[in-house]
Amino acid sequence: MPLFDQPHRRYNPLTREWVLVSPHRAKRPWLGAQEKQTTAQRPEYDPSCYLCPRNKRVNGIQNPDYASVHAFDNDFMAVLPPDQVQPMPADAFGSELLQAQPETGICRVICFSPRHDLTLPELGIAGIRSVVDTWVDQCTELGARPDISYVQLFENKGEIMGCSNPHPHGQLWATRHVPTEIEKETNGQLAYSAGHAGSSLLLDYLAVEENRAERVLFENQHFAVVVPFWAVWPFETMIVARKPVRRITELDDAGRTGLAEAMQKITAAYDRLFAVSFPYSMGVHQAPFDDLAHEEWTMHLHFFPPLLRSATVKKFMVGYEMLAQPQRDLTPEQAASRLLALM
Ligand code: H2U
Ligand code: ZN
Repeated sequence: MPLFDQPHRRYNPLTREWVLVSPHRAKRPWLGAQEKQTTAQRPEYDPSCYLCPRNKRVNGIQNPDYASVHAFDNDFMAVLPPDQVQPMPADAFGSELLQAQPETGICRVICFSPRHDLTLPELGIAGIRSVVDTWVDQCTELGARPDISYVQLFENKGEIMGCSNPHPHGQLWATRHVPTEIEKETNGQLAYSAGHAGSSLLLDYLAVEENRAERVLFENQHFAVVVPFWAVWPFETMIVARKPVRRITELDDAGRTGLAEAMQKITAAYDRLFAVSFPYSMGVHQAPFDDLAHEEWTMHLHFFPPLLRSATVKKFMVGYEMLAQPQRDLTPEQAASRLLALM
């Protein structure tokens, strides 16, 4: 059996976790669930959509007649501002095994466009650039606040991902504490930098990938799109800065356009893969907005799409994945070659 056709596990140096790869299983028959596919044409404006311009939201607030990107405070925030949250004594639950802390911050919804019927790739590079500009503005504002140490930008796309509304939109959740995934990636990058004279894990990783060209899907001067060697989801990708950029707020004019172009390329290729508006969870990972320099950090985006072999068959992260470790059948190289043909 060729080396990579046999079961093996791969290491993710960012999170310091392993993924099990079982290439020989890819051909097994599928008699399981098929997702419903929604192909209904959407109108440019939907009077019943709570994100369309001029419409009323659930709580009665009216959206402005916005013409480009529009951000507003989420009406159902997962965290609340500090002045609405009471302090909590460290031993509130009477045991060191029952730890809790108050969490504070703010959640916002970001409408990517006034057009109800468009998705990110359909906004084109200029439209996505406006989204990137809003992301930068939001992070500049919120990152400067002393009560916020991290700003998570993300998009949940598609019913299959639990997205409640097809109107193109993302969210941001900004919190006092650094969330778990960011803490893991900070530690992974710190450990690598410490062992490699201060080098960046992801810049070094890109250099390795660029030499092999097997998993690199697209590059411009500022960003590269790559199927990570350690990818977990069938068609998972990353967009990685090719220069030292710790936070999205450091991107200059050309860098922001470079990011928009990379986002347009990969999302458009995704849509071509199964001839369906491709569902995913995606988001920006960047250095915390705390008081540290975070030289170890390189900003990047993750795309985690659930689809496996068609518009209606998704990968389930259950059983062994929930109890032991993530596992994949299709190899990252097979996924990369299929996506590469569609770029
Ligand atoms: P999804 O991206 O998961 O579909 O969520 C949309 C967000 O929009 C969700 O967080 C918010 C929900 O709280 N929302 C409002 O802020 N106002 C509304 O009137 C409806 C939904
Ligand atoms: Zn709408």
